[in-house]
Amino acid sequence: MKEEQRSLLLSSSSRFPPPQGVRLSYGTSGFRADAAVLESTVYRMGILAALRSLNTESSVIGIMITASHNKVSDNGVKIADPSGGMLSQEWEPFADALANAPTPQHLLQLITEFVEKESILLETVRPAEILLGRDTRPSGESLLEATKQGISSILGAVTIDMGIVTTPQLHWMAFTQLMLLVRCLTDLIPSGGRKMSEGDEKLVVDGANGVGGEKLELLNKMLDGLLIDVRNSGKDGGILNEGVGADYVQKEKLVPQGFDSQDIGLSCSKIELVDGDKILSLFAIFIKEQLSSLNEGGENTISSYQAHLGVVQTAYANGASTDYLKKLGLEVVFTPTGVKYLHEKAAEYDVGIYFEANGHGTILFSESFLLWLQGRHKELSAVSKGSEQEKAALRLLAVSKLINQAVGDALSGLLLVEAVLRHMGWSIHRWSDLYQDLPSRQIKVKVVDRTAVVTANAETMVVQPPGIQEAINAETAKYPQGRSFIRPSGTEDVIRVYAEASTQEGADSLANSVATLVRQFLGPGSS
Ligand code: 16G
Repeated sequence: MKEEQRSLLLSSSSRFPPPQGVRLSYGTSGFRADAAVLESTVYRMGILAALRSLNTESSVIGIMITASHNKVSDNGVKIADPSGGMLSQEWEPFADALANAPTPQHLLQLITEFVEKESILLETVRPAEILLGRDTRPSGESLLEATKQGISSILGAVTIDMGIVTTPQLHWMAFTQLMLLVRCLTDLIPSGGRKMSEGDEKLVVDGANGVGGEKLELLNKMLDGLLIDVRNSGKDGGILNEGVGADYVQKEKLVPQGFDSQDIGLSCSKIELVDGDKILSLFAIFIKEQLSSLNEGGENTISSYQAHLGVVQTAYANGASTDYLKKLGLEVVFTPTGVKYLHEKAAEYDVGIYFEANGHGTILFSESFLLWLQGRHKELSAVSKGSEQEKAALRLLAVSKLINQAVGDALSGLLLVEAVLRHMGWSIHRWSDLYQDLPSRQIKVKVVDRTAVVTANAETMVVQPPGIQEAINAETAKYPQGRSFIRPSGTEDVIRVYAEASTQEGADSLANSVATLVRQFLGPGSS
């Protein structure tokens, strides 16, 4: 390493000392903590991103300053690889070590060793390039500045500041392209009277007082036949994720602020949640239908490709959804919580659909399948243009472009849901009635040390501390259709408890008993 580079790193890092007595760890999707302790971390992730760029032939790396669904006083940093997916898991230990290096000298030593080990060329002709974005959190501005300082402490590195964006947008979004694709899917709706009912053209969206609402207002102006009414857009002083947002609605089962009884149906006393599992089911039905249309009556060689379709869920998937998907004849597999695990698994299929119950998810198409599909479409449009088969090929191609294959993206997911509902001629109620969720309950328990819980089998069983799994099994067995599991959160300092049973009372009581077990086995926390 050149002396100029060494002294630049030493001098700039001395301006961002790490917080005392805090151990930072790279969690489910990057670092997340109280914004007050994050300056040195984002500064150091700026350095890491620049090195990652150099390590990938100066490809563009994305950094997003956000703590997603966490409370407004938290913040965090996520890194996007050139593929658009998350930072390669192989780099996570380096990220951890960098964030926790106690002094500038330690930091420099870590970087020097890593650069050598990975053979990263610091003095290349093409500089590192980083796209930088943030959400609307007030702490974002100064953390963005600190990140920039980190990036520019690698000589020559260039920052492109995107300002306020949504995370997936950082890598993907081109609204006009999305609009064209929605129109393409709408044009391909089967004829024959599948009509939408009145009222289905209006979509009320909770912007969670965050960055998405603003972007949706933009979309609204470009969409035909769908009226988007954005609530909690953040303009009227509401606080990010406080009493609003997907996480609040899904975990607390409460209506977000700013919604009245008209929005959720006058007769509803409790909310009917159409969650990630239902989105997964809707997409799976649609994709399966298109794949079978494609294969109908195709006798020539190129059409004989049997696409391998798989769906990926986590332990949080409602048991009723898994049963439903299996009854449809689909291959269902499970991974631990966290997009990175589901994404990796889904990429093993020709078409892999993954969704967490909380709504994170997308559809992945393998390159070889897409190549075949393009060829098949060409073939079909020559011999049977306008046939159901040709349309099925076109629909699949449109879906592969509309859905964000880099990472789950609520906006492109929302557009695909709308397009598929129109295709089916389904109202939201018809969709919601695909199956009835089993009642469930989630609780979080503060403990002294959440890392004391170690899980296996996609988080469905606990291997540490010994004995707790047997105790959970004994509780669960008391409830008809009972299922329960615990896992340490990757984004908060808590143990999460999940329970489901045939009745809401049963699910609540099972969750409470398991939470009690957690306290007994792990000792009380601060609250
Ligand atoms: C993050 C993850 C999400 C996961 C959640 C679990 C990404 C983009 N997001 O939000 O996939 O469901 O964490 O949080 O990876 P928990 O570990 O606190 O339960």
